Amino acid sequence: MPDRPATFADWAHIAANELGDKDPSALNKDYGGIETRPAYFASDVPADAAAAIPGQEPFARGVRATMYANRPWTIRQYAGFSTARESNAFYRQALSEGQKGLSVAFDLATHRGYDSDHPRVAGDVGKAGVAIDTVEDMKALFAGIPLNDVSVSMTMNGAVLPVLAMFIVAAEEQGVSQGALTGTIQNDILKEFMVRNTYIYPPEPSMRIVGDIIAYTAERMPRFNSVSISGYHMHEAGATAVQELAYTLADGREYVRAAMRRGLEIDRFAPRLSFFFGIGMNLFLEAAKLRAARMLWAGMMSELGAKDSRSKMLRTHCQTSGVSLTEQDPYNNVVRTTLEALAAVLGGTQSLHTNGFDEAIALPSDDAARIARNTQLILQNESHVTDVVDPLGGSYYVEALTAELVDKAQQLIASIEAEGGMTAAVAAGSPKLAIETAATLKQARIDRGEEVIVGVNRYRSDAAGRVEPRIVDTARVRAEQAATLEAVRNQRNDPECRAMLAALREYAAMNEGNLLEAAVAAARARATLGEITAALEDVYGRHVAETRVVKGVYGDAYRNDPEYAALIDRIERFASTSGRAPSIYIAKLGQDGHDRGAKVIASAFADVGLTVHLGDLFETPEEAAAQAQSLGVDAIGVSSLAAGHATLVPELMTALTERGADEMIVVVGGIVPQQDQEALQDAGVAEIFGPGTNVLAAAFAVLDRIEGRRSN
Ligand code: SCD
Repeated sequence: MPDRPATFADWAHIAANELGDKDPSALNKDYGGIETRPAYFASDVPADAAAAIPGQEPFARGVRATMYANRPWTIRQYAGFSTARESNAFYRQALSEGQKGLSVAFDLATHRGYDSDHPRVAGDVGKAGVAIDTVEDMKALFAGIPLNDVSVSMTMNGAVLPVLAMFIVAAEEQGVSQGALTGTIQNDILKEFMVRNTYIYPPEPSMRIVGDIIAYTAERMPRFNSVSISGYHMHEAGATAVQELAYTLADGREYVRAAMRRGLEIDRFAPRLSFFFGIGMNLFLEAAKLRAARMLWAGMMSELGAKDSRSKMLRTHCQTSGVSLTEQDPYNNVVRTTLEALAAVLGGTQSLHTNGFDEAIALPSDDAARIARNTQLILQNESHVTDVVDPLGGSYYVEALTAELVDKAQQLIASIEAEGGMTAAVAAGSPKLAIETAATLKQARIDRGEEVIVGVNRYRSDAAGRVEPRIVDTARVRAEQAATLEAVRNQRNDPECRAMLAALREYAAMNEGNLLEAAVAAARARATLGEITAALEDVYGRHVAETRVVKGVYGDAYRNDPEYAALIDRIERFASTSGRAPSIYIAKLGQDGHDRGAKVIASAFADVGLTVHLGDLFETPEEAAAQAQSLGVDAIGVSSLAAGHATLVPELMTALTERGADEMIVVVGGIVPQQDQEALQDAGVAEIFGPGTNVLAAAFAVLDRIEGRRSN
């Protein structure tokens, strides 16, 4: 034994016995631009890591000196479905069973600023979250829940003004002043343009809204977190850890600059900026990611002139990864979620959501929600992980990984700065494209079996259990919401309501006043969510995103693959006999903006030689049918991730029939519970591709259908 710290070379010497002629570098891994070696040593740890103290800048070891030893993280489960009344019952039950904070999931109609009775949202009401149209709904949502005591997070970005305004008015009418409210509003619009797609207005006025909310809360709601700067959705869209870190922090910097530009002093508002990250299955990488995020933020905020240490603390919520969950063998998801939760905790999160094991299938059932919550309770009460602060501190590997993540993220942040900052980069579309490229590459690796997913591309089991997910009856929820809306419209003082909406419009048009202040006044006068949104839309318009398909990435991963070559061959033969390549229109219907699946499929199908048309987001079934017919495609592929398919796909089939285009093949991909599959097949859907479908297999199946139809 040498009397000095061991080195990689010492290890390589010993490992050679086990490696034979293999070079140790054959065991290296690539985590999206971060290359790891199979062993780490003291010399890999940066010199400053040994001096790091929890609770001290730059907070690598946590924002608190005592962390969970003094107070565990907040168990904050993201939930909401159907009507406010039903969601309220769910929340009260959850709080009585050990949950600590609330986190409201709104339905897609609410996200996009439409009242439940709007014709564009027929398939979305109450599905992926709770429907909120008026203050009355908001009051019902929190009935019997003391808002001066329970902190409430609201995931709202596009329709942030009416939702936050209605929350403030609901609390006020519950007897709680806005100054006493604790919680968080997501209010992170930049990532919406990049990945999540629940924007309403174009980027510039959207940034004004973020700024108005930061200003309003800094002045009147000192305990409320004004933005939850979110990497989660990038993670879920397929971003690498470096991308998630860099783009999220660059977004954060953009919000700080926007607030400073309007004259706010940095230390007045920065302590109430918070963060949100996604936590996937790479346990140490994900824990290191949170450590790196804190270091990066502390550095960035110092550069921006922050003096107060609280301004430099990156406090974060985390959520386990939805896309890591599988429809196949769904009970495996409990294990996945537990590991991801552990990574978040070892990384020092302040607040955590653990997914239900059935979320790759539908909204979590009561059983799945209980097990998800209990996963955190078991970590807090049984595993002893809370006893010691930052137990990974000093780990050669984790410290080296943390430093590497900081370094690589800083490089990417610098390149965003060179593009003119995140607003400019988002407008140019470069982060979105980089994430889509990473996602396509990952899908190719999974399809090729290079990344193993147990129960999906390896170790499949016929004995895998079935689950009974929660199904929401949209038609019923819509009818109930419409009745409440009508009652509110009938009972309110209409001239007063109209005056408040006019004032809001005026503030927007003249670029003066605070839009949240005007929205609160409108909400008090019982203006609906749709009306408040429309008032601003009159001035700002509604943003329409450009859709683009990544080319070449999927195909590159398959170079020399015989199955891939066979598919290309078949498509070429089709093209030479038919005079053109087979064609498909990829559609997203309703307000579901989750477009990762659609984009990945579009890229891969284009690479194999199909002619792919990627439709705009948010089409109605009629619009999609008209588009597909005018393009003369062979097939329509509908990507559905937010449960709208049950209403929207049958409507699409009817629209096709009415247009005399019912020879067009319709396939559906995404999250379609077993219960819905039969109905879709009865309506004429040719194929349904669930999560975990091999994309090549899907392409073969679509081609079979197109050829079958042609030969009939
Ligand atoms: C904490 N405290 C301590 C302590 N630790 N005091 C003494 N010793 C310790 N060790 C104090 C804090 O200072 C604080 O008080 C209070 O305890 C609460 O702690 P916290 O750490 O601030 O925790 P919390 O209130 O839970 O806030 C956590 C965040 C907040 C800051 C991260 O922004 C948050 O809750 N975010 C959740 C966001 C969310 O749920 N998003 C869902 C997104 P003071 O406040 O007095 O200082 C879902 C989503 O988008 C899903 C996907 C999709 O829809 O697309």
